[in-house]
Amino acid sequence: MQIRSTDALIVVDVQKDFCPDGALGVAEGDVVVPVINAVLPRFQHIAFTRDWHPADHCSFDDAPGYVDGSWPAHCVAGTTGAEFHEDLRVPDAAWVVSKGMDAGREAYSAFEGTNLAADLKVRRIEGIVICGLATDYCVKSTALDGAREGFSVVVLKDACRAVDNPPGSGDRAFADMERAGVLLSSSEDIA
Ligand code: VGL
Ligand code: ZN
Repeated sequence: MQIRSTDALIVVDVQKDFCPDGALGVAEGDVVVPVINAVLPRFQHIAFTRDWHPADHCSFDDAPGYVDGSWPAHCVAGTTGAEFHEDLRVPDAAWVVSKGMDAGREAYSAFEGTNLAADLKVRRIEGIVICGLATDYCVKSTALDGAREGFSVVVLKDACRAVDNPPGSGDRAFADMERAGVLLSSSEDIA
């Protein structure tokens, strides 16, 4: 696909805590970093989202269930684990979208409780290309909300990795996104 000036790349939560050895490590989470770095130069508009929780966020649990939406403490604002992966290239012109900052509510989607939709519309963005972590939570929610907001949405499958708990939830998430009108593509298709 040919990227146009009306397209934006949205890089979801490529943070240390979602990479192997992180507090909520996703298998192969770090593998997406070079893939994303390679497509960055194609885009004039890039948003990096980050999970940016207060220390008492409602999803945190000392005995996390995962499948029930309770998680080990992760991506606490200002901590090392909340930093972007050290090899992720973050251009100066890109913008950073923090989410999940309200202690009392979960917010997987980058559109939830943020100005992302308005910021994209001010820039006359029509299409969004999404990649990052994790496929079955924040990538999926962001893609579905993006479609609901009226953007044409493409997800780069090879630039995503899933929590995959319960097993298969990563593949199911891709199917859910496709059913909602999201186009599944690959970094190799970005020209
Ligand atoms: C995420 C679980 C909890 C994500 C964030 O970025 O997909 N998953 N918080
Ligand atoms: Zn979170």
